[in-house]
Amino acid sequence: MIIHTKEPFNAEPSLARLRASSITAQPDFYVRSHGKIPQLDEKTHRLHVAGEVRTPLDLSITELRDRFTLSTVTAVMQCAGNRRLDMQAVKPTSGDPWAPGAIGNAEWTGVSLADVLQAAGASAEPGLHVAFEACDEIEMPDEGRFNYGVSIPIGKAMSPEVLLAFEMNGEALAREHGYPLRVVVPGFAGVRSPKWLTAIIVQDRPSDNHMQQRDYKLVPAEMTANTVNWDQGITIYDMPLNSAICEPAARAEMKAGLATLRGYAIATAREVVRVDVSIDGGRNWRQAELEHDAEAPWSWSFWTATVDLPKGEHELAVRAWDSAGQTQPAQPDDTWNFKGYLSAAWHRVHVSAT
Ligand SMILES: Nc1nc2c(c(=O)[nH]1)N[C@H]1C(S)=C(S)[C@@H](COP(=O)(O)O)O[C@H]1N2
Ligand SMILES: [Mo]
Repeated sequence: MIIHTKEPFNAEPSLARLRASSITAQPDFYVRSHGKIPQLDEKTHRLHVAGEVRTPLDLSITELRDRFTLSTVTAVMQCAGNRRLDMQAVKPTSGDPWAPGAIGNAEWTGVSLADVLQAAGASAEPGLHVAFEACDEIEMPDEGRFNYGVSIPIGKAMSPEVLLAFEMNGEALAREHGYPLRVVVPGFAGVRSPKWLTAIIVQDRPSDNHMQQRDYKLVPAEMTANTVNWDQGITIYDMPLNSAICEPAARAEMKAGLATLRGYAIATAREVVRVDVSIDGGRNWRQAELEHDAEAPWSWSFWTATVDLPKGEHELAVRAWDSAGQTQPAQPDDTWNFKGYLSAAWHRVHVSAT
């Protein structure tokens, strides 16, 4: 793993490793944590469900497993800061310089959040939010200490793909991925999928936690850390269309002639329908071959393209298209923001061929 920070622990895999398998093994799965990774025990861990519910619940992990139907969903988890590195090349931003590896795809097993909300007799009125509380402690200069918390709108919370998960790829969740219980909200930014979950609260407004109110929002380009008005930020829920070249690696020295490019593409609300690659920085394009498992709508698409590389320096580029005919912005300048979120411009990789 490429380690960005040790405390809190933040790391991502190499892109070749990431592209080696459509299901990302736990040891290769990026870790994004804001505080110390808690030491928890599934035998004593409890989950509380409260707020606008008829019957508040207090459940052990065994009770969750026994009372509800198990379900498995293959889904991508992706950080809102994935690919921030490219945005930082435009102008500095806050946050770690994530390459395109702050993403992974796993088979998550758990129980459906909707089933648990239903068992608690939760109201499903539009306008409600489902807030999550976790037990890791975060410390921030202006905020002091607090526990991690976020929320999602009730409509998404009631969708069948949203899980309270205890397994990843058929194994118990590793500590760093949320053992013994985490939320998995397919399609949404990773921040909305709390690890080390302790409570679920149905309420009439979004979470008032720092993570929800003063972070993970897409703010206008003119705002800085000093002038930011968080109320004008767009809360990041659904992730944008994105793609990346995983092979060859940046600055690779290659042999002239036929070369294979490999990468991933991801869309959430819509489908990835086409991926184009270029070997001249985007002046000319050709289509890549797409692999997508039709049974796994929340999974990513892998793509492969064979190109003929002349001798010299080349700027490889990739862009994906979705089913509404939308594509990615050409330059990271187009969406630059001081937090470096949602970096989704054409991914460019410079290589030389001899
Ligand atoms: N409790 C808790 N949950 C959390 C976080 C955290 O710091 N604490 N980080 C979030 C963020 S920003 C991301 S991108 C994902 C990362 O999940 P992973 O580390 O399992 O890849 O977890 C989310 N859930
Ligand atoms: Mo994240």
